[in-house]
Amino acid sequence: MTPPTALVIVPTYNERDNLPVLTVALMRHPNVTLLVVDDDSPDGTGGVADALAVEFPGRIEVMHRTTNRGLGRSYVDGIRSVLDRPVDLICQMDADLSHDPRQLPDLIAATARADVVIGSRYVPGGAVVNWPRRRRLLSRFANAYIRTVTRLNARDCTSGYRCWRREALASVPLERFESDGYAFLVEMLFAAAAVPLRIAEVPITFVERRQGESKLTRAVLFESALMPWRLALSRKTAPPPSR
Ligand SMILES: Nc1nc2c(ncn2[C@@H]2O[C@H](COP(=O)(O)OP(=O)(O)OP(=O)(O)O)[C@@H](O)[C@H]2O)c(=O)[nH]1
Ligand SMILES: [Mg+2]
Repeated sequence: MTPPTALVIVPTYNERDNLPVLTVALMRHPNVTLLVVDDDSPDGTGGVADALAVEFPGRIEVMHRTTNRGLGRSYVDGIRSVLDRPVDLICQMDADLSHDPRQLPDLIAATARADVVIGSRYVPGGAVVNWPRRRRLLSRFANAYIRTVTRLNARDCTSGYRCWRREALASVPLERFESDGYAFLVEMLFAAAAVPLRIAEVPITFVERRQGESKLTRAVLFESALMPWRLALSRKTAPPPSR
């Protein structure tokens, strides 16, 4: 059987130093291509991405966004632009080296039995490195809260390391998404469960960023606190998703 082909979407905002390291590691996987979705990063990440596209011809694309900055919007635009590509899988990954490209084959392999695979910190074998206790507790609490309110089964609903079968991702109604930040990742998983898609998790070791700045703002946290309730309530009122 031929190995599946995967297109990895990486949203970037001020990741000039991290993106080249990530890219070189990803390009070691022969069946992987990359789409960088840059939000006009002030540090020039967009230009760095363009140079990488020249260095790896035919394997890297760059989408330059200039309006409506946001992680969720970047993913929606990026996913829309590649849904009809001749690839088996579409993956999501952070640029800050928190998600180890060497673990991508584990996620890819698990799509043999699932429609979406989450790289999970909170299944046996998963780990978080270099997070202060406060951040660790926040993430644990957030996941317990999300699971309780939304009744999602996944242990790590906020992980941004994911791999989707392309046709499965195409069945998720992206146009309905409203949120950004972590809440976007939860919204997407909720929509996947509603289709319903088969969701699996494989353990990853998440490493906190060493370079660049965090974008975890109060607004992102506030949105994340409300989103699970919005989703839980929408279950009662929303029509079933079209397939
Ligand atoms: N295109 C785009 N990418 C973004 C935006 N905000 C964050 N990102 C990217 O999304 C990924 C995750 O963002 P992070 O800042 O690492 O968020 P985080 O992991 O919650 O926080 P830290 O790792 O603690 O900084 C990274 O690749 C960021 O560069 C945005 O507004 N637009
Ligand atoms: Mg990060």
